[in-house]
Amino acid sequence: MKLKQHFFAVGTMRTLLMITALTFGVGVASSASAQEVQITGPLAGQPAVRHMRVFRAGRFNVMPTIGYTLQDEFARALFVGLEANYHFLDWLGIGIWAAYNPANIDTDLTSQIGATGQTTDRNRLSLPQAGPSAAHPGAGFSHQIGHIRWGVSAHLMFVPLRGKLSLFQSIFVDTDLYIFAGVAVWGLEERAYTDTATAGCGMATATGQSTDQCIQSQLAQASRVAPAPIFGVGLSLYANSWFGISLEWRATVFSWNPSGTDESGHNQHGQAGSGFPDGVIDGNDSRTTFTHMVQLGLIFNLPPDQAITE
Ligand SMILES: [Ca+2]
Repeated sequence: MKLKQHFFAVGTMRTLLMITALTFGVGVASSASAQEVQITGPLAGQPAVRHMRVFRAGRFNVMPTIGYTLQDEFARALFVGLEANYHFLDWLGIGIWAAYNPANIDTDLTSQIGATGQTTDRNRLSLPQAGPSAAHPGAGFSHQIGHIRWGVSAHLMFVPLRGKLSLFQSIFVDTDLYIFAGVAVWGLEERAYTDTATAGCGMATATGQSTDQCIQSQLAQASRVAPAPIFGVGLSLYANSWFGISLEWRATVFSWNPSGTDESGHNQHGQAGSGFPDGVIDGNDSRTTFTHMVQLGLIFNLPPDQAITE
């Protein structure tokens, strides 16, 4: 009996000691870890990344570019260009871009209008001749549509994300994601000013065709410069300290007459750009379009050597 009591007492003591030790130990551990994070932890006061390769801060990048507009109604633009950026910080820079479109690339819609379009007395000014004819092989709808011939822009660039991409966990490339916004001027070519009377588009010839004069008005183009906002987003992939590629999407919004047709005139209040076709092709026939493009660039960073953070 006495023995049993002794064992009971020892067991109780052990249990109490364990509970005390656990409580005390956990208490000590939790207060210590909280202090380590705040004051003495290994990451306290350290930079987010060590030995980071600096691709942008204090450097220029020069990029030959090639771009292609998307979802155009009547003609696509193929932009061959050059872009240059300078970065004050790794995440902030300024830049300029200039590009020229050497090609007139008709969309399928333009080809279809050329093949199946009908010219009547009602639309003779808008479509003097649909496609090439024996008398006028060099005329047709594809000659009256508008083209973006060149563009120049200045932008502010932000680089909110950077890091590494891995391909099948075997190829790693340094990368960054950038967004930019700025102002552009576009060199536009549109059907030149004309009207039904001066173009002689009021009546057909004896064979039911448009007059030579009317068809000449289809071929006359005028150039002008349109200012517009420009913005976009891109991804840079760096092969080494001085070379990489960029994949970019950029967009702009401006008003023009891409079809070269008589779309509208003044309404009954004299407001331009509304109302019915007025027998005149001019700025009132312009409408606002969203033009966007994809662009591939070759990145050359200067100076070629890059800084590496501590
Ligand atoms: Ca008009």
